[in-house]
Amino acid sequence: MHQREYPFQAIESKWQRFWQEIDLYRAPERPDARKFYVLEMFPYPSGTDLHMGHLKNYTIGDVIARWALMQGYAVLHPMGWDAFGLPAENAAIQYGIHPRIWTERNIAAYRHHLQQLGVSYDWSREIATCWPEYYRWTQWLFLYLYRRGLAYRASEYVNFCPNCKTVLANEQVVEGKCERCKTPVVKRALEQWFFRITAYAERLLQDLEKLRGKWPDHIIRQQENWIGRSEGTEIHFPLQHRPDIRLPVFTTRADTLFGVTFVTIAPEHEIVDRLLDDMPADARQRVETYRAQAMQKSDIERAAVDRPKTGVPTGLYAVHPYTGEPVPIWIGDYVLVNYGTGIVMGVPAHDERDFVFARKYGLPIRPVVRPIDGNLPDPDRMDTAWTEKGVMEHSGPFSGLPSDEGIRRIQEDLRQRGLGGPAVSYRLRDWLVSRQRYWGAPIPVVHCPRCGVVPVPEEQLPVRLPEDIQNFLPTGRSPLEDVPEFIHTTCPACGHAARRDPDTMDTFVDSSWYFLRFIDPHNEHAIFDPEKVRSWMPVDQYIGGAEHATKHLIYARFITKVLYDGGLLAVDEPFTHLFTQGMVLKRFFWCPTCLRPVGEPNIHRQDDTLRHDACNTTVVERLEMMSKSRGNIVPVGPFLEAYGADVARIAILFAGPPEKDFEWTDAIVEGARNFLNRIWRRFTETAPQQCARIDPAQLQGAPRTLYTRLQRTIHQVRTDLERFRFNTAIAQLMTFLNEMYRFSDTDHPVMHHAWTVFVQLLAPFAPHLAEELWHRLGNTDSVFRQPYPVENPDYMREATVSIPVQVNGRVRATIEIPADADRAVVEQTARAHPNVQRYLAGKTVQKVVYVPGRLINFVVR
Ligand code: ANZ
Ligand code: ZN
Repeated sequence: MHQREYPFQAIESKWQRFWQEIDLYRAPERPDARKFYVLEMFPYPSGTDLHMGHLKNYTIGDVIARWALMQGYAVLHPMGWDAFGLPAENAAIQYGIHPRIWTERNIAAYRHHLQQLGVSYDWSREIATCWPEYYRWTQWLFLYLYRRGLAYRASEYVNFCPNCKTVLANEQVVEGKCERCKTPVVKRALEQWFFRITAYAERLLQDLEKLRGKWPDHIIRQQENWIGRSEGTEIHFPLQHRPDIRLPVFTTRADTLFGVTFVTIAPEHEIVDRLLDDMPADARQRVETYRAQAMQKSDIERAAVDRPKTGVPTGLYAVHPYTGEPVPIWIGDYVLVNYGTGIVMGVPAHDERDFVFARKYGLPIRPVVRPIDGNLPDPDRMDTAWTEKGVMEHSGPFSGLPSDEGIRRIQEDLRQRGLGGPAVSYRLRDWLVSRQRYWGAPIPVVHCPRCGVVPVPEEQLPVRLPEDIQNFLPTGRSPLEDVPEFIHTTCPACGHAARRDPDTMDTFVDSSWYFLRFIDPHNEHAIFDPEKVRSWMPVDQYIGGAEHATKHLIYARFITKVLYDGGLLAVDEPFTHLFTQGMVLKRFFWCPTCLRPVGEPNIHRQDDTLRHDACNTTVVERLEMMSKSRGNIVPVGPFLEAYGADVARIAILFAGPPEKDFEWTDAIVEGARNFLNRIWRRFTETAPQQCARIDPAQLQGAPRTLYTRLQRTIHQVRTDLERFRFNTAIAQLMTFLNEMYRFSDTDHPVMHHAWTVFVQLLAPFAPHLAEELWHRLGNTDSVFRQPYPVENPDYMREATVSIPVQVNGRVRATIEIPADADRAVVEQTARAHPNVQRYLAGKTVQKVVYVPGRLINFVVR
C-alpha cells in the first residue's frame, strides 16, 4: 500500500521528536574528534511572522552541519538571539508593550519556526543578548577593554537642540532642525564612550590576508576600503606668532609642498579654540560665526566634491617649513576633523578642492609639478588643478626630482629636522559604543564626584537594566537618567554618593563576542572557559548576510584580537570561512499613484492592464527582497503547514546558487514538492531493504551501469557540497532518481543498495524524509549517525561515446554521452553546449535528426 503524496505532517514531527530523544545535536563540552563549528549569524527577533526569506541562511547552515555530522565531525551548531535594540523600544512606544515582553514573544516565534524547519541546533546552548546571564559578560568585556585602555570617554560632536536642551539622534534631525520644536540643531561636543578599534587598524588590515580565498572577495575589499589605509607625509607648519606651536598636516602629495599657498583647519578642530584668542577681533567674530554654521552640516554634505567650498581667514599665518614664507591660515569645512590631522595644506595648482577654494577667495595658485615631458601649467590659464605626479619644479633643493623620489627625500629631510616625516592615516574611526537608549546593556561604570569614572567591580555584575520603566520616548538622553533607583548609587571606590552611567551599549558590542559564549553558555564564573574555547574556536564556517561586511564582521574580528592579546583566546581570527547568502526576492504590485504596494485582492483588470481598485491606476510589477513593508512575503507558518519543512528546504536550496539572489515562485515550490513525492512514490512502490554493500565486480549490464552512475552521483554531490553548490547537488539526485525509475528490476540487490545510498545522500537536504526512509529500510539508528557515502573510485567511468553535434549540417561541437543514452538525453546535452546554444540562439529548430551513437543534427531557420 502506498500513497501518492508523502505524509509530511506525520513524518516531520515524528523525527523531530526522535532527534530530540536521542540528543542528536548535542555538542560535546570539548570535542574528542575532529571538530566543526558551524554558525549562522544569529537573528534579531523583530516580529512574530517569519517569512521564507528569513530561512535561507539557516537552511544552508543546517545542510553544512548535518553533512559535517555524517562525516564524523564533532559538530557545534548553536542558535541564539541578538535581542537588544531599538525596534523593541519603538514597539514599546507604538503598542505600549514592554520591550522585554515584545522581545521574548518574538524569540518564542523564531524558535518555534526554526524547530519546525528541523534545523539541527543544540538548543541547550541557546543565548539571548538581553538576558542578564549574557549581558553580565558583555559588561565584563567592556571593563576588560577599559582596563586595557581600549575603552575611553571623549567628546564627540553630536546633534543638540538648544531649545529642548538635549542631544538628538540623526534620525531626529529634519532639514537641520529639531524634529519636535523646529529649532536649528547645532553640534555639541558631548562625552561618549569609544572603543579604540583604530589601535588595531593595521592588524585588521594585514590579517585579511589570512582570510583571502576563504571569505568572499567583496567582503575583504569592503573591509580594506573601510579601514582605508593611506600612506603619506605629516608636515609641521609652525605658527608665525608662536613658533612653538605647530600645525600638523597630513598629505599624500608632499611633492607639492612648495606650491602651498594656504593652510586650512577643520572648524571644530580643538586647535581653533587656542587660536581664537590670538586672532584680530573681526577675524574672531567671523570664525565663530562660521564655526556655528559648519556645525549644522553633516560630514556627508561637507565632504561632497560638488558642493561649494567655503571658509574664512583667521588673520593668522603659519610659516612654510622650507621657504619661511608666511602662509595664511583658513578655517574651512571641507576639511574633516577626524581624518588625518584635521588640517590640510592648500595646494591649489595640484588639488581640485584647493583649486576651487583658491579661485573663490583669490588665493595664489602656484604650480610646482610638471608632466615628465611638458611644462609647468600656466596658473593664469588653468581651469582645473593638474593632479598627476610628475617632475618637481620651483622646489628648492628638490627641483628636478620625480614626485615619488621627491616625496621620499622630503620625508627624510623633515624627519631629520623634527618637522614631520612619513605617516599613515586610516579612515577607520574609533567605535562609538554608548547609546542614549533603554533597551541595551547598561555601561558598567559609576561617575563619582571625587573619584571620576569608576568601573563597577566584577562581582557586582550584571548592572541590571531596570524593568519598571514607562517612558521610552526618545529625548536624546537615556531613559535611565529618569530612573532614580538605577541612577543613584554609591561609588565602589570611596563609598560616597555617585551616579551610574545612564547609557547603554551599542548592540554591535553584544554580537561582537556571542560566538564565544555558545561554547560555554552557562558559565557563571567567567565569560567562558578558555580551555573549552580553545578546543572549539575558530568558527569553521560562518554564514550570514553581506550587509555586515563593515560592521559586525569588523567588530567581531577586533574583539577576537583583543581577547587573543589578553591570552584568553588561542586564535586571532574568529571565522575561518565565511559564506554570504543571496536574498530571496518576490514579485509584487506597486501603485505609482498611492506610492505603496498593492495586494492581488485589491487589483482588477481593465483594458488589458492590472489596476489598483482604489485609484484605478495601472499597477507596476516589481521584483524585490521579501519584506513585510512590500507586502510580498511568504509567511513561514502557513507554508510549513501546507508543504512541510523538507519542501521548504529543497525549494530554497534548489532555486539557484546560494550566494545569488533568487526569485521565490510557485514553480520552485512545485518542483521541490514533486521531487520529494517522486522519491516517496518510487520508494513505497518498490519497498527496498537496507543493503550497505554489494560486490560491483559481479555486476553486468544495466545493474553495472546503475552502480556506476551511483558512484558518479556520490562524487558529484560530495564535491557540490564542498563548494556550496546545493542546487546542482539536488539536480544530481533528481537525475539519479530518474535512473531508479527507469530501472525495472526493482528487486535486484543493486537497487536496494542504490536506495540505501540515495537516502544517505539526500539526508542533509531533506532530513525528515531521509530519516523516515532510512528507518523503512530497516534501520533503527539515525541516518545522521551514518558516514556520508563515499564513491568507489574504480567504478566511476562509464562507457561513453563522443558524437558530433551539427547545426544545419555543420559540426559545431562534440559531446560526450553515455553509450546507451537515449535520444532525449543526447538532445538535451547537445542543446546545453555553449557553442550549440550560440548557433541556436534566435533560430527556430525545425527538425532534429539523431543517428544513434553517430551524430545529431539540428535543422534550423
Ligand atoms: C596636499 C595635497 C596636494 C593633497 C595635492 C592632495 C593633492 P587620501 O588619499 O584619501 O588619504 N586631506 C588630508 N586630510 C584631510 C582632511 N582631514 N579632510 C579633508 N581632506 C584631507 O587623501 C589625502 C589627501 O586628502 C591629503 O593630501 C590632503 O590633501 C587631503 F596636490 O595634501 B593633500
Ligand atoms: Zn568615589
